Amino acid sequence: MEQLFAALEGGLERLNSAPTTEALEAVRVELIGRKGLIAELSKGMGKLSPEERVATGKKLNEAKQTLEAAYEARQAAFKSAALMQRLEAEWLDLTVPPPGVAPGVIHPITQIQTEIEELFVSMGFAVLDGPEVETEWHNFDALNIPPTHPARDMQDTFWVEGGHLLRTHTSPVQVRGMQTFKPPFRMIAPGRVFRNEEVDASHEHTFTQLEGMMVDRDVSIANLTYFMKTLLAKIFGREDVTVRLRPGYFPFVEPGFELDIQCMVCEGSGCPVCKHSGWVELLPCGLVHPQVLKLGGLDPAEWGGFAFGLGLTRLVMMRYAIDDIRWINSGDLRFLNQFGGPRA
Ligand code: FA5
Repeated sequence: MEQLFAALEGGLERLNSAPTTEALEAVRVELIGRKGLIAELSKGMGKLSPEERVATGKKLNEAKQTLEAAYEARQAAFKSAALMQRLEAEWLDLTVPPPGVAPGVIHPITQIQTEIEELFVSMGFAVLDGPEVETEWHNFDALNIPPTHPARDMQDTFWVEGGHLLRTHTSPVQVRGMQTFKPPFRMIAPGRVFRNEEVDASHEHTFTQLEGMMVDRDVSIANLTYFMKTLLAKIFGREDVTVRLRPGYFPFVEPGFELDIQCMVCEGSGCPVCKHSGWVELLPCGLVHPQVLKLGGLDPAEWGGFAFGLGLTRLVMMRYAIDDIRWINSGDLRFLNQFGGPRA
C-alpha cells in the first residue's frame, strides 16, 4: 500500500510533464483508468480495519480528484496549443493584395477631371451630372437647334429607340442646370459624349467633355476669358500656354468663339493630331444665346451668361503629348501604367 501511494505521488508529476497527448493518455490509464493504480488500491482496502478503511478511502478519493484535475488541465493545455498551432498555420491576411494582380492607376481623364472639378469648386461652381441617353429636346431644341437647323449635321448622332439619342455634347446639362438652379449660379458638367463619326488620330466616337456655365447679371467676355485662362494655367502649370481665340459658330452662344491651343505634340510644326495645322480645337465658348436662356426658363432681359465646352480628351492629349486619341479608350496597360503610381 505504501509503495502504491508513493507511485501515486510520482504520477502527478508524470501527468504534469507528459510530453504528448499519447503519453498523457497512457499515464491516465495507468493511474486513474478502470484497471489503474487507484482501482488497484481500492480493491486492497477490503483487507484493512474499518478505521483504516475510512482514512485510506478519503486519501484515495483526494488523490483521484487531484490526478483527474491535473489530467484535465494538461489536456486543456494540449488542446489550446494545438488550436494556436492550427490558427497560425491557417492564418490569412485578407488585406494583402493577391500576387500578380497590379493595383492599377487612375485613368488620366479621371485625374484631370478631378483637378478641374477641384479648381472650379474653389471658384464657386457646382458640379452637375446629366444622362448619357438624352432627349432630343435637351440635346438640340433647347439649345436653339430646331429639327430643321443645319447645325444638327455638325454633330453626327447615335439615335436610340424611342426618339432618344446618345448625347453628342455636354451642353444639354446647361439646360438641366437652368432648370435646377435659381440664378445667379455657376456650374460645370463633366461627362462622356458620343458621335457617330470616323475615328482618326484626333477623333473618337466616345470622348469626354466638360461643360461650364455661369449665369448672372452683367456677365461679359472678360469674365469668360478670365476663367478660361485660369483653367489653362492650372492644367499646364504655367501662364504662357499659346492659345488663339477666333470667332466660332454655335447656335447656343452669341457671340461664339473657338479657343485653340498650339499643338503640344509637335509644338506647332504640324502632325496628324493637329491635322498639320499646328493648332488643336480645345475650348469652344461664348455668351449664352438669349433664346437658350428663355428656353431654360430665365428672362434674358435680366440674366446673361457664358458657357464653354472643353474637349477634355484632347486636353489630356495636349498635356501628355499623346500622339493618337485611340490610346485613351484602349485599356492598354502599357499606356495606362505611365500615369502615376498605384491607386491612392
Ligand atoms: C461642342 O460640342 C459644343 N457643345 C461646345 C460649346 C459649349 C460651345 C458651350 C459653346 C458653348 P464641338 O463640337 O466643337 O462643340 O466640341 C467641343 C470640343 O470637343 C472640341 O473643341 C474638341 O476638343 C472636342 N471634340 C469634338 N469632337 C471630338 C471627337 N470626335 N473626338 C475627340 N474630341 C472631340
